[in-house]
Amino acid sequence: MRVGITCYPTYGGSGIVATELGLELASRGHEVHFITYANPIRLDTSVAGVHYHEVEVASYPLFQYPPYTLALASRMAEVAELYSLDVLHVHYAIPHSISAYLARGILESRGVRIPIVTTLHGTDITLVGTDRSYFLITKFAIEQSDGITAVSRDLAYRMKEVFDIKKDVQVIYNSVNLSRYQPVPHTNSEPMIVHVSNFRPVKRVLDCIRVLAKLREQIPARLWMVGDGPERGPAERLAQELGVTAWVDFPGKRSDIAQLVAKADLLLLPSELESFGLVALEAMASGVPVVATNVGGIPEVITDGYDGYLCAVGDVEGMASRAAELLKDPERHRIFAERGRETALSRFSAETIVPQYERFYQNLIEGTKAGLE
Ligand code: GMT
Repeated sequence: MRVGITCYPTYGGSGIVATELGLELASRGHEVHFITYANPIRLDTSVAGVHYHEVEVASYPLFQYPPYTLALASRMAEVAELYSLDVLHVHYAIPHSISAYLARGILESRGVRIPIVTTLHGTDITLVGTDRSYFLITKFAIEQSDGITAVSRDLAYRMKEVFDIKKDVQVIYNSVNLSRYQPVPHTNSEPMIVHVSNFRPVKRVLDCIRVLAKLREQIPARLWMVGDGPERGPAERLAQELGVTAWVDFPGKRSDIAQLVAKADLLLLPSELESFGLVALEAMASGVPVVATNVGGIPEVITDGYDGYLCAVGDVEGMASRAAELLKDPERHRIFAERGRETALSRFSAETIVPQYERFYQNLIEGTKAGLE
């Protein structure tokens, strides 16, 4: 198949998922064309079968806001026609699904018909989509897609609820790169906890600091707060107020996340809402147990008390005591670490997930062809 992929190329889980999917599809002999404004961070364009097409957004004095959505639509149509794409797969509804919808219209006007697939990742529905300025366009974008996938059952349910959409949504979980995310033998002189996020309010990063402060009443733990975003300043101030600054590092945005996560003893994910929690899965694949909140799609990834722990949102006491249980008991830690890796291997490997996308594309392509006959 010849697949066009559009995603946010810089930071964020949706771009990582799209990039890994493209690379896996190429390794299975498909031709993959990334159409984005920058080279996705994890994309190696020297890989056979992978192509990258930059979207240039011309700027004119009249444009207070350069219309990326339109430039993207135009480039999608151009690439689809030039390389005879079979399917266009966009990750994150806004604005990518709208660009794909326009590209499909342009192609139709030129006698070419290809299906478009939208994969919903989470905040495109729960935050952006529910914002009044984007509600109607998000609903329209989803309804106009030929195929819709969601990264968890919870997200599929929310999408139907919020937008009152009757169309089928296929749940296809995210996969993890099991060779990049591997357990690494390590010993930390003090237990090391890691949190990785974009420091948006939905991540509740302040709870990480509160959990560390509670935990340090029992054990000499340290915390790495990896990433950056609007809640970083408040988190630094809270660390000072709670007297834990000496034990919290803020290394900022890092490209060596896999290495950092693998060196930790525990990952903390106290989010308000999380459609999937890719970073939790990456930690599990690395043999690092996770303490997270019992929200969104997280319980579809982590089984509470089996390969990680789930607590209520804002339950700082609970998260600290679960973290302590794992960090004070090496045997329990080992068992959870092994089970986490096993969960990643058995349910979220590329071998399990990518064929689900292949089948999904194939059915849509055949349906589109049949519709033309
Ligand atoms: O909010 C983020 O963390 C960024 C966002 C994204 O699109 O990169 O993450 C969402 O998609 C990820 C990949 O599918 C999921 O693992 C995250 O759970 C989801 N974030 C939220 O739902 C808050």
